[in-house]
Amino acid sequence: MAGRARGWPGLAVFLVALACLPACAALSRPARLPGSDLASPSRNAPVSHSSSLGSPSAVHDLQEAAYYYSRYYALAFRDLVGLKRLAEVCAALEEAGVEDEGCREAAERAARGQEDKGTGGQGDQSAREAGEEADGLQYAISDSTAAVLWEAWLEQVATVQPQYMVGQRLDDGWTLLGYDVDEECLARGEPADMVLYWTGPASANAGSEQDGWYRAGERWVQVVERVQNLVLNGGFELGAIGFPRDIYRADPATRQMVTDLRGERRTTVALLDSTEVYSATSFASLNVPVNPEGLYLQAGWMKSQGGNGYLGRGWIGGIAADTPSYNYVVTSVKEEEWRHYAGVARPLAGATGCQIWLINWKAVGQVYFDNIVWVEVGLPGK
Ligand SMILES: [Ca+2]
Repeated sequence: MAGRARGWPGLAVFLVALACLPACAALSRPARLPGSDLASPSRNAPVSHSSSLGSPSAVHDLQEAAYYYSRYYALAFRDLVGLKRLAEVCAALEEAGVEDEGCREAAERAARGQEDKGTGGQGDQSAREAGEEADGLQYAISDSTAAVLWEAWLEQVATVQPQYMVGQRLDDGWTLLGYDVDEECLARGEPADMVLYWTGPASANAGSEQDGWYRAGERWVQVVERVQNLVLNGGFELGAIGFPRDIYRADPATRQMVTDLRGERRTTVALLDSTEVYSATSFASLNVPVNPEGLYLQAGWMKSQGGNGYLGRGWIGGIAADTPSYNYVVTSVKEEEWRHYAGVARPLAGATGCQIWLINWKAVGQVYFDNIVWVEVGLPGK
């Protein structure tokens, strides 16, 4: 592990400090790092990095980054993108030959976390009381703090339960187990980091680390940084902006924005009120262009009061006439409690865009929707 952490290309690691902020997170990560006002090379420009990494100002900036990420990691242990960045910043400092206090503390914390998991929470204390060296990840991290952090990260992503479960198998044998993201952030239209958890065919390779794919235990883990919700106003806090259409042309009174309690959050949600006269109602989004080779994740919250809810998309473009030009994440939702639904979709052959569809189909009753998300994620094995 140490060799790998040290072997990371310096430029990529250095850019972490420039590019990673301020992606939205449940607990705010440091809003701005000193690195961000360094001369900021474009991601595409070939930049010689070896001279700048060792410069006093660059090292100072990386140390500040390590300090803030380390403090942040202490608060937000579950933020796995934050932990990954901390490992990367610490790797860059090691490359520059700098021993950093923040990295050391974080590595100790990570090592303790791993031991606690292995010993039912007793590892730290009992090892110290016995005056023994702990097994596994070591306290004595003179070797490489970045390697300890990286190992802790791999260990966590290999076993953690995804925040949102999916369990959807694609045609080519890959299964999306679930994902982590700050959904409120996406719903507000702010970029957010996403971690997706996959399993695949035994010998298959999901992708390269440069493209955000990591092998962790039995899983493949996909890190997609600064994902943007491609649906405008998916949280409905701006009213029906972004969802101007109704595929059934029902009375506008069937389409409402109301305030509701979802979890502990009082929030604006979309309501489709189907009636005896207008038994099919919908919100259809503005057209969203799609990458024909892409893979998209769609999600949303729904609940029903006598309604019959659908969440899906209608594809736009040259789609074969004998193929239905729409499909769904979920159909016929009648659950009375708010529930999260998510799934991935590949564009139909010929599709160049889509509309996100929220439907209350042939019912007399209400269906509620919130936090509609449509993001592009990379296909595994491509
Ligand atoms: Ca909302």
